[in-house]
Amino acid sequence: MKSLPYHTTEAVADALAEGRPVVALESTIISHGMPYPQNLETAHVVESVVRENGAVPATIALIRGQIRVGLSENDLHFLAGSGDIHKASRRDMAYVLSQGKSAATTVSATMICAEMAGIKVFATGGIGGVHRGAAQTFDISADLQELARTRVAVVSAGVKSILDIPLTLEYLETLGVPVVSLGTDEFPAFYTRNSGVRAPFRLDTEDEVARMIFAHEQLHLGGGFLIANPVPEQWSMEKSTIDQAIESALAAADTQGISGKDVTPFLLAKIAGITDGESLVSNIQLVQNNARAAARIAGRLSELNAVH
Ligand code: PSU
Ligand code: MN
Repeated sequence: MKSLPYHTTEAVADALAEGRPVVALESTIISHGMPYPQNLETAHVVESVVRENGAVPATIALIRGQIRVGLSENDLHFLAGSGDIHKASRRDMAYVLSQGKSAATTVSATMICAEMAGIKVFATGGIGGVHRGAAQTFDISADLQELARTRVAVVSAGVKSILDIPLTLEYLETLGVPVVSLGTDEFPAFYTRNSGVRAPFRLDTEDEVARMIFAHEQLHLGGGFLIANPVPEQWSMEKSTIDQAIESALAAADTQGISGKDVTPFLLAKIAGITDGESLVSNIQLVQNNARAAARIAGRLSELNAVH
């Protein structure tokens, strides 16, 4: 079998070879989750936050038919500014690679590439989930199935209430995915710390999370792991503000007949517009907060792997 078109930067390859902590980062948030230039600034800042917390960042994307684990400055600019980048989940990868195209990777595709590279921890903003009204639309993000099958721990700020949070948790329970909230009893709702829904498990430190991931690996259960890290208090939005914005955004998506993979980017942009950028600020801050937690978890995990 011919080898895959695959490229890793030296910094990432060296860290992995030496068992040093690496944190995977996704690129859909850059190309489809935030406007330019905040998307590019955030991509840079998030990489720095990972470094400041002792790990090597590996932002992942598909560039001109090649899987890239660790991106160059050029790659980041291209993803942030060119406007014509595909959004790739598991089902899109073979198309994009075989056609020599470029795509930002969602949580599902990023997990696949991270596992391929041997990266165990991944920081994102929010994962996809079961959409409200999924009983009619069947709109359930491929991210959830990916968490069931791919061995990567994902740090997210919970899921947005554009989704059905209780159904998302039910789905993850069915799939056997461990879900842990960090430092809170609730499963956070992305823009807000509270969702009114209890998380299956609460752990209070990154060290405890790393130990649980390590136990999950020792059990050879396969599949991923979800860490829900609430947005810091000062960046958490007012519940009524965000709820209203979400309701209007959902109504607009319905009127305009938005479907499939366009739904999430459409809603994110709409919510940022309605809240006059407040949701974007909160989004940028929570991604950094997740990068910090992920780097610390990855650090503890590599220590545990070194001594066992
Ligand atoms: N949530 C965000 N920003 C994002 C996404 C989700 O706040 O950029 C992206 C992630 O890449 C996630 C994807 O994996 O949207 C889910 O898309 P869908 O709902 O189409 O499965
Ligand atoms: Mn969908």
